[in-house]
Amino acid sequence: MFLSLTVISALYGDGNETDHQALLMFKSLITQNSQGALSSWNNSRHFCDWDGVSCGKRHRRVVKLRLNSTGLEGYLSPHLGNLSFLRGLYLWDNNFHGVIPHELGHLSRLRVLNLEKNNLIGFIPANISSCSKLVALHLNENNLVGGIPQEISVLSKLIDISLGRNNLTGGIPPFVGNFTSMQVFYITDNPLGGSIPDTLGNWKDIHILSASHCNLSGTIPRSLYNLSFLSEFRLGDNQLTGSLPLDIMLPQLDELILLQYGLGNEMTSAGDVYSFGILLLEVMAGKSPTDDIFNEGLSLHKFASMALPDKVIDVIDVNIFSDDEIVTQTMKIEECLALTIKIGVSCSMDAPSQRMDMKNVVKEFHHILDALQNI
Ligand SMILES: *[C@@H]1O[C@H](CO)[C@@H](O)[C@H](O)[C@H]1NC(C)=O
Ligand SMILES: *[C@@H]1O[C@H](CO)[C@@H](O)[C@H](O)[C@H]1NC(C)=O
Ligand SMILES: *[C@@H]1O[C@H](CO)[C@@H](O)[C@H](O)[C@H]1NC(C)=O
Ligand SMILES: *[C@@H]1O[C@H](CO)[C@@H](O)[C@H](O)[C@H]1NC(C)=O
Ligand SMILES: *[C@@H]1O[C@H](CO)[C@@H](O)[C@H](O)[C@H]1NC(C)=O
Ligand SMILES: *[C@@H]1O[C@H](CO)[C@@H](O)[C@H](O)[C@H]1NC(C)=O
Ligand SMILES: *[C@@H]1O[C@H](CO)[C@@H](O)[C@H](O)[C@H]1NC(C)=O
Ligand SMILES: *[C@@H]1O[C@H](CO)[C@@H](O)[C@H](O)[C@H]1NC(C)=O
Ligand SMILES: CC(=O)N[C@H]1CO[C@H](CO)[C@@H](O)[C@@H]1O
Repeated sequence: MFLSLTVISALYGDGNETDHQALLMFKSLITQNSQGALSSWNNSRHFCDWDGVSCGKRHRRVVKLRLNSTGLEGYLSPHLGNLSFLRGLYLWDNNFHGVIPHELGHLSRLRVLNLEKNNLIGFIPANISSCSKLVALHLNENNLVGGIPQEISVLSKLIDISLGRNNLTGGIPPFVGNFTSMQVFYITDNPLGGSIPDTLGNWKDIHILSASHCNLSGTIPRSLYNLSFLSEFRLGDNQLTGSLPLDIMLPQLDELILLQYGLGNEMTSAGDVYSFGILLLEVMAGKSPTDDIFNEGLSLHKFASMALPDKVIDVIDVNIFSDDEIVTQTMKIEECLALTIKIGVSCSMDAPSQRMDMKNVVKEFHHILDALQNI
């Protein structure tokens, strides 16, 4: 039976024809729907009941389109910009190609834009600066080029910018430091270039700051020393010089040790000690045990233990020692780093009986912290 659009609107009078049309246009540019993600998108149901579509309860307008990991292939329709009540667009882990339509700029209620893990090309459209409610911009793992557009500096609600693994250039624009509630800034694996703006020190709530392999040069700004809520801080594989990550690591260690592990209290079993040791090495080395460089022959534990006692600098995430100002302190600092890594290595020994016990870990840490205070 063929039902015309007018008939459908008459049948489902509470729906909005513009939204319906937009969804049909979106579907019309999908060339591969092998997992059947859109097979429910037909006239036997109201579009609010189509898989992946969520509507508002009262007004029956599309508020979310969520079709992540559904094997869809095709282009993104400019008509998506007509879903004027849309708050979340989740299309990650599909095979969308072509550009990000600038019409998305019409989505004034959009909070989350997640187009991660597709094959999108072209620029990040400057028009998304009109999505004034945008909280999260997730465009990781595409082939986007050009810069982080200056226009988005007006998006003051942004707390999560994830643009890793693209081909973005033009540096880290200083205005991102103005998003003072920023929690996640993930730009790893882009040939961005330039230096790290001082303004990033404004990020009081930052959890993840990851900018490895971004062709960054210059020094790590001192303002970053004050960031104490980092759970992931990665600047490896750049041309950064000078500066001292210990100031950054100390508050991190503080948090990890004192808060997360309730040091000296709950953490008593050899298993706990092991996890702690691995975590410590992760923080110090800026590498995870599942990192590409680790395989059967080389574990994070082995990697770190090989660096003891006098090659610890090779293990630490960031290039630390070229700032004249701190050269005189390096012997002492290097010693502290070595001691810290030694704790991590000792905690993560294969045999539980060889692992350092928690009382001694606490004691060792107090020595190290004392020594550092006196530098
Ligand atoms: C649907 O929404 C659009 C945009 O908000 C509006 O212009 C149009 O009048 C609405 N149509 C109906 C039938 O409600
Ligand atoms: C239309 O969608 C319904 C589910 O909503 C499905 O059962 C049916 O097979 C679909 N019809 C066609 C022709 O795809
Ligand atoms: C929807 O979007 C398209 C493309 O951006 C546009 O041409 C059209 O006028 C818009 N409005 C409606 C009501 O479809
Ligand atoms: C997006 O910006 C271009 C110019 O850069 C403009 O022509 C277009 O109308 C804008 N579109 C929207 C949806 O704001
Ligand atoms: C990145 O862009 C440059 C030119 O801007 C190009 O030569 C290079 O092939 C691109 N790399 C990828 C992985 O797309
Ligand atoms: C940050 O915001 C302030 C105040 O709104 C403004 O004066 C300044 O130019 C902004 N900085 C950048 C780098 O955009
Ligand atoms: C890295 O940046 C330098 C300038 O600082 C530039 O000459 C070089 O081409 C960049 N390398 C890559 C791979 O983008
Ligand atoms: C770090 O914070 C302290 C106190 O909040 C402040 O006095 C100091 O200037 C800050 N340092 C930098 C480099 O921002
Ligand atoms: C992270 C996320 O949004 N995952 C969702 C992907 O889609 C499936 C099915 O719609 C959801 O169940 C997941 O929560």
